[in-house]
Amino acid sequence: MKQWKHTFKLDPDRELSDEQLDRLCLSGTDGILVGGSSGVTFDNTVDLLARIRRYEVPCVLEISTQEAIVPGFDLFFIPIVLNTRDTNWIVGHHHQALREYGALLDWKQVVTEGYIMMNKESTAAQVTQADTDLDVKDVEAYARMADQLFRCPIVYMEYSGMFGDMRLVSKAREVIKHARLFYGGGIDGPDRAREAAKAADTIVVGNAVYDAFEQALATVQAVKDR
Ligand code: 1GP
Repeated sequence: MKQWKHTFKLDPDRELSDEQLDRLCLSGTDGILVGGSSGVTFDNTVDLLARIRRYEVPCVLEISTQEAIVPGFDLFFIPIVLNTRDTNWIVGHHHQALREYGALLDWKQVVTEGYIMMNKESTAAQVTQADTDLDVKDVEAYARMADQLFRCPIVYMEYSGMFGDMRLVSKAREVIKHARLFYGGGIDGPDRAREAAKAADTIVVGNAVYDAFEQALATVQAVKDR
């Protein structure tokens, strides 16, 4: 994860053919992230994990709901939404999950992500009631909060569904000392992949996998060639 430049985020609630999954897993991406903002269940997560496990590519579960915590992934990413108005997304859901699974967890596999929701139209921002009206100082403050105060290994700038402001993303990276800066949102092909990879450490390609498959696949090489 510390070296990842590129990852695909696959949604257990959306369809992919075996051939498409084969090409994604063999694409040279650094890892597959499994997660989604709605419709994620234990069953569809297990199904997708079993299909990805035929390949050697690292496979990570981004936990968004307690019902879909499935063992067997290489790592578990736990989001903390820094700009939410609802503390459930900072500690509430985490508290409930740890009541159930706290004693069973292998903490070496757990990675905390400090999320900054940037697109108010996205399902993720709406579900988490995020305050997305942020200027550059707000973004820098959240980036420092995730990196220095909470010591999250990942700071995640989430524009899900739209291509973001790369100037803001670069500003966040400038203040981060330890964490890896993940960027996700609107990367629909190699050009935007290259642009985002200049601003962030790791780029996440989600929707394009389902909406523009060949273009999504081409983002891997675009990032690796840099
Ligand atoms: C979503 O950040 C990811 O959580 C990727 O965003 O779906 O817009 O590519 P897109």
